[in-house]
Amino acid sequence: MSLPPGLPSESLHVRYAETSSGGDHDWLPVISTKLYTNAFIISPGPPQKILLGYKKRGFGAHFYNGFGGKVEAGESPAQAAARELKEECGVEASLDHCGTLLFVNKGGPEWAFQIEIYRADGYSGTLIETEEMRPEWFSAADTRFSETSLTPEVIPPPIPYNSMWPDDIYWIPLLLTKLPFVGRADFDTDTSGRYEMLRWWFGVPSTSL
Ligand code: 8OG
Repeated sequence: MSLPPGLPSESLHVRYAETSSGGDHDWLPVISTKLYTNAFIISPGPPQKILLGYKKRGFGAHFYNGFGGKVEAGESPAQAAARELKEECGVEASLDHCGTLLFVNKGGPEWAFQIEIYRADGYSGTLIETEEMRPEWFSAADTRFSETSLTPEVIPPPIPYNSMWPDDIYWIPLLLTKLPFVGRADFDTDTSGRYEMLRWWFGVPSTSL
């Protein structure tokens, strides 16, 4: 199974999900990449919960996302992930690398986003709302059968995939189950400025199955 172009291929990957149409679009050209990070805190529960931030401004504003941003010169992605987590929601965590994603925007910048994804099973410090992000917990477990006596403080709302980047629904479940993953999604914007995925591919290493 071949990976889409542009992704680092350290181990053999198995396809997990890809464009349902079979891909009418060629992969967009990737001239160069810029490194970004994205970090997620998972509370093991039960019920398992995931911390997301409502992005108040800038690129991806009004989406819920993990905490992250650009890797600065002289920083490793792990250092950048820890710095961005602290800057955007005030906490520290022992972050494990769990995925690499490549995003390419049609008609966008000439470079592609290479995003290193991290997760942690807990954090230290006090969560704060910042100028950029408002942190909120979501249920990662299927709560449809949960007891009605449990309050929203115990079982928060489900992961708001409709208010997230459209690719997240494919790899957040892998993040939650600790399956390492790689993936790529090429985007275009529709007439109302909404991001739509033209082509995508997500996979896990064959050794992890
Ligand atoms: O510094 P700034 O907040 O603008 O960085 C952009 C953040 O958005 C960074 O954490 C990477 C992240 N990001 C994308 N595309 C996607 C995507 O498709 N899904 C998710 N979850 N995050 C993305 O740039």
